[in-house]
Amino acid sequence: MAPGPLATDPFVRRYDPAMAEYDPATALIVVDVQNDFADPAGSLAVARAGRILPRINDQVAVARAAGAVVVYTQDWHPESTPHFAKDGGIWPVHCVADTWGAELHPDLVVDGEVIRKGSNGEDGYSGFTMRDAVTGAMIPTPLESLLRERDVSRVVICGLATDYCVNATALDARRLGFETQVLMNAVAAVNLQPGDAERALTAMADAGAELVGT
Ligand code: VGL
Ligand code: ZN
Repeated sequence: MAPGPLATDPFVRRYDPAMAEYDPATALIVVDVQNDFADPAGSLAVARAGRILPRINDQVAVARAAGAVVVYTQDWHPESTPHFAKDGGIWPVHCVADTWGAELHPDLVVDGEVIRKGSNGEDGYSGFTMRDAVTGAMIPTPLESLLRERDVSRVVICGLATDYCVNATALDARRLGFETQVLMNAVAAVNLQPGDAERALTAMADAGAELVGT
């Protein structure tokens, strides 16, 4: 079907069925929209990341206007970590602290708090928890306390990547008792193994997260 006039009207976006509803008890969590994932020149570039960026910015604007909390996470690694293939892990080197690849993408509207996962060399995918590289213990990031301080009971999640950090953040949000929505038109997957994205969607839905826009 050819796009009708509605499709080109910028105000129609407001009625996008995949647009979440926001209020002050809701937090929009924008996961890892960083150069290494979101820029085609990034070391772990996610296909379609460029397509979801404007949708994420739309969500940020609507969330802000409704008085919701907006937070951004950043994958933040030391130069050597068991996360990287060169050190025994599975990933190319990416999001090394204080490098271009770790910076939030320049096209992302940043209007809220930024949480760096692993500022002290910890690893992990979730915005809520990370693993101490030495002891292996799971330790919290500041995200949960930030949300509790602001009386947030519901989180809306978008960003990168569906099958890793979005998935881990959504599962932790459910475990911590937050009502959780994941925006299907504002996430994209790495798909290191075929089927990773589908498995992540099933895991999130099984944990009680609502997949908005499916
Ligand atoms: C991520 C792979 C490695 C993510 C982070 O942000 O989803 N994926 N590190
Ligand atoms: Zn990483």
